Amino acid sequence: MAQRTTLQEFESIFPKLEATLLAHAQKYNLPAEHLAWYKQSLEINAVGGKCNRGMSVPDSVSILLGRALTEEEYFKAATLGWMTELLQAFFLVSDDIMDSSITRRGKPCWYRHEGVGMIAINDAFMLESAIYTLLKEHFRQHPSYIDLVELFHEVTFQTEIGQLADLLTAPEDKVNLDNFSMSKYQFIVIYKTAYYSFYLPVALALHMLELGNPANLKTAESILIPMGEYFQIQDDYLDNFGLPEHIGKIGTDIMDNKCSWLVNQALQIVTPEQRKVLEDNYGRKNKDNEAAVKTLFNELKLEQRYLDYEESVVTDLRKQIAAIDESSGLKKGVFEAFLAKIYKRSK
Ligand code: GPP
Ligand code: MG
Ligand code: MG
Ligand code: MG
Repeated sequence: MAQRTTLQEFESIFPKLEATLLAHAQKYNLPAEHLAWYKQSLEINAVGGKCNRGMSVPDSVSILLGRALTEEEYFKAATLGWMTELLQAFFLVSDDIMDSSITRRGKPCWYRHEGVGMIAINDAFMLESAIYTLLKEHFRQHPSYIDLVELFHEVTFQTEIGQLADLLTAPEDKVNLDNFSMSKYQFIVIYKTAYYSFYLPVALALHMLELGNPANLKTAESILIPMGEYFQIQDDYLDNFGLPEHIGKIGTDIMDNKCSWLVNQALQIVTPEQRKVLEDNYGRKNKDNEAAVKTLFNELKLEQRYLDYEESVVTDLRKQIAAIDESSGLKKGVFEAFLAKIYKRSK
């Protein structure tokens, strides 16, 4: 089995892509001080994460080929990987404004940097544009170029409808617990997270190798979407039970009135008195109200409930992976590698 890529190896590709992006902006005579702003936004927002999504592209390509990649193949696959990181950067810069978040990756959110503020909205758009600049530069001649372009467009739209549902299910001014349900939850997380975080990197790897036929894409989707749902449930769990120093962000789901996995689980098991505690404290922008909800989550033993869920979902995913037919070019290892990266994650 070929070696998995390292963060260091993956990050070593970025300067070359950044140079392409800056050269592209320079063609439009973007003044030097504005170019420096774009450079800063790229470096702060696209670099510095775990790069799980991005690194999954070269890893998947290597597993699909069953060997280590040549330098040229690695560069191509890592370039597609960096596009998923640019898409993620575009989403996170925007999401942090919408969620009124404080920190990201252990530093202030981009919109909270000195002198940035709402310019962050335009920076987010430019992070998205960077994807298509790189695609054109490096994949214009690839037989699957239009599939790659359409894949990014479709996954972006899927994420946007998920984000829309996330926001509309969490109105700031009126808390109504009847609004939440596990079926609404599933819609939100499948669209806002699973497609771009799980399906996208593997679909990119399949297209790079011209294995992106409808049957392979469908099989990949049928496993990666439930896996992505599990990943967002972890994110919701960590929002409350994770350590901010460790996860690099401060949880906001309770104060933001989010239709999170934890509140949905709580609603299934609360007594009428406990439900009253939720009614009176959930979704309020106040530390004391938030603390009351956190205490209730502990009383309801939601941490243990999450750990039980995790074991059962991982058992199911492993069964589904074991049943994959590899004759069409798909490889179980692609999915096993992805699952291994997230199982029992604590950040
Ligand atoms: C994660 O939700 C979802 C996204 C980052 C997608 C945002 C989509 C847009 C179209 C902007 P989250 O708010 O739980 O993430 P986090 O906990 O990292 O803030
Ligand atoms: Mg958020
Ligand atoms: Mg959000
Ligand atoms: Mg979250």
